[in-house]
Amino acid sequence: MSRKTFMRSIACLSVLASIRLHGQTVDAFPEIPPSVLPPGRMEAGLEQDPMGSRLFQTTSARTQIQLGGFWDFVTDAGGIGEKNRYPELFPDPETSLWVPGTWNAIPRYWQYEGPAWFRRTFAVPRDGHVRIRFGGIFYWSKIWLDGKPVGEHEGGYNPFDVVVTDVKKGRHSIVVRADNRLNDVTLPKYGTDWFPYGGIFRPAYAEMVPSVYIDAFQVIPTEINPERAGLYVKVFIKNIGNREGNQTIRFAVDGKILYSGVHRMTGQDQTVTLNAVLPNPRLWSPGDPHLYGARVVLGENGDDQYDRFGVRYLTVSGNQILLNGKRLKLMGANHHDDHPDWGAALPAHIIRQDIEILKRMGANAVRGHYPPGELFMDYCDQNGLFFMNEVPSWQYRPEQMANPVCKKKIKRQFDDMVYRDMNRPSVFSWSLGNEWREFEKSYNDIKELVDHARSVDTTHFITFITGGAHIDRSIDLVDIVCTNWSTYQWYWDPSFRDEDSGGNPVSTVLSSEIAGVSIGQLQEIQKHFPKKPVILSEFGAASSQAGWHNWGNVKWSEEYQARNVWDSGKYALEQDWISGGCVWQFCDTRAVPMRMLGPRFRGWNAKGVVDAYRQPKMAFYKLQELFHAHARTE
Ligand code: ADA
Repeated sequence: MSRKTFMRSIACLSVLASIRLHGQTVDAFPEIPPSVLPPGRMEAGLEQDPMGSRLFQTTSARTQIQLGGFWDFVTDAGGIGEKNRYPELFPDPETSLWVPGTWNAIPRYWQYEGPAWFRRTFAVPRDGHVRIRFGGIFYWSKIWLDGKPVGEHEGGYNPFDVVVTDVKKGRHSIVVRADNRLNDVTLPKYGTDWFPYGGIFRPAYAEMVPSVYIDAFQVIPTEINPERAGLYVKVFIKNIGNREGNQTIRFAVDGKILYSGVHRMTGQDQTVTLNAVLPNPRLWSPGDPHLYGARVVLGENGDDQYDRFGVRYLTVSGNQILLNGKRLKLMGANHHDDHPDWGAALPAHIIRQDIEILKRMGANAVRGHYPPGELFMDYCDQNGLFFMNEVPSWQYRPEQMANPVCKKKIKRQFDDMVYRDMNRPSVFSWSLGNEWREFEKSYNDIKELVDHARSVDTTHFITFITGGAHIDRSIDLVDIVCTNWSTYQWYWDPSFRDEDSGGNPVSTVLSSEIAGVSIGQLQEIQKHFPKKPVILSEFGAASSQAGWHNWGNVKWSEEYQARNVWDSGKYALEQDWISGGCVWQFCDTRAVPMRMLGPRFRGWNAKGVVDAYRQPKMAFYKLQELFHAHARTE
C-alpha cells in the first residue's frame, strides 16, 4: 500500500469513527453492542448441542447419532413407492439431498409438490432402544427402519419422534417418505401465502434411550418476588418397558440441586410433579434476557434432560400489558422461515443473522404463522425477543372451522406447539389461528378451540388473529386483541385494483382519506373492548421492489412501503391503548404458485422490510428509527 493510500484509509477510518462517536447517525443507525449476541451457548455451563438442533446440549446421558447429512433422494410423482416396496428396495436415487433441507430450494425440484423418498444408513452403537427425533418434516411423513414401518406423522412445523425397541448393534437403514401436498383439511391449508417447502427440513437425530426415560419437563415459576421464586416442575416420563419400582428424581438449576426425591414408577407413561425454590430470581426481559439452565436426572446414574427457562411475569392492567410490573409495548416483525437458497430449512448462520437484524432494528418481538425452528426460538430466549406463536390455521373458512377433522388437527398442533415451547420465556402468546374468514358463524367452534387452549395452558396469553378490526363476541374469549392492520393502505388503495385489472397504474401518494377510514375502524376496537390490550399483529404491509425508487410514492416503490410502515408503525406506538405490533413482514418470501401472478411481484411476497437476501430496504431504516426512538421514551 502506498503512503498516500494508507493516509487516505486512515482518514476514512477517522471519519467513520467520528460518525460513530459524535454524529447524528449514531441515533439513526445504531450499532449492536457486541454483548447483544453472546456466543451460541448458554451461560449455565451447558455444552453446545452436537446434533445442531438446539443452542445447548439436551442430554449428557444418552448416546446420540447425527442423522443430518446427505440422504439418497427420489421423487415419486406417481405415488408408486409403497406398492413397489421402496422401504426395502429403494430405487436408484435421483440425487443426494442434504438434511436438514428442502427439495424446493433446488432448481430441479423448485416447484415439486408431491411424495418423495429419503434413505440413509446409520450405526447403532449397542443393542437397545432407539428414539429417532425429527425437528420437522413437511408435511406428511412415514418412517421405516430396516424396511419395517415404525411411525407416521402429519404437520410440518412440530417435532415428533419414533421409538424403536430392542434394536441390534450395527448398521440400519432408515427410509422416510415426505409429501408436501396440502389440501382443504391440512394445517396449513392449500394456497396459503407462503411456500410449502417439502422435506426433512429441520434437524434430525437418533439417540439410545433406557426403558424408562424423560420425555421432557416443564418449569413453571410461581409466586415470584425478589427473594424467591417457587418452581413447579412437571416431569413427563416415558416407560416403554412397563417398569415398576422406585426412582430418584433430581432437579438442578445452574448445576445446583434444588430437589431430590424418590418416586414410584407406575409401569406406564406418567407425569411426576415436584416443587423447588429458586432464591433471588433474576428476571427475564428483552433488556436482560437472563436464562436459567435446568437439568432433570432420573435414577442414580440415569437418564437426563437439560432445558432452559426464564423467570418473568406478564400481566394485564386495564388495556395495558405489563412485563414484570412495567408497561410493555411490542415492537416487532413477522418472520417466515424462508430464504431463496435454503427455503424453510434456515441454517444456523442465517437464523443467527435474522436475529441480529431484528436486534439492529430495535425489535423486542417477533411473530410467526407457525412455530419456527427450535434454534430460532433459542435465539429469541437468549436475546430478549418475545415470540407470538401460532397454529397455522391460516384463513380457515367456517366450514373448515366446523369440520371435526380440522378442529382435531388445530388442537393437536396447539398441544404440540405448547409442549415444545413450554419453558421458553420468549413465548408471549399462543394464537389459535390467523384471519379466519368468519367469526360470528364460527363462534361455537372458536369457543371450543379457546376452551381447549385454556385447558392445556393457563400460563400464557391465548389469542387468535383477526384480519382487520373485528367487533364481535368472539373477541371476549381472548386475553389480547390481535389485529392485522395490513388493510391500512395496500389492499384499499385504488391503484392496487387498477393494476390488477390491467387498468391505469394510478400514481398515488398514501391517501389520507383511506388512512382515516382505516384508523376509524381500528378505534372501534377500543370503543367496544376498552379493557382489552390491543396489538397490531401485522402493520405496514406494502410490497416494494428492492431498489426501485420513485419520487411520487408509487406502489411497489421503496418510498411507498417506507411511508406505509412509518405511518402505521408510528400510529401504533403513539396510541396509549395500543400495545405495539409487528410489521408485515421481516423479509420478502416466496409465494405459492397460485399467487405468483397479480399481487405477488415476481412470485414473491415483497412486503419484507429487508429483501429475500436480507438486504435492507428504506422501510427497514424507517422502522429502526421508529423503534429506537420509542425505546428512548420508555
Ligand atoms: C395477511 C396475512 C399474511 C399475508 C399478508 C399479505 O395479513 O396474514 O399471511 O398474506 O396478508 O401479504 O397480504
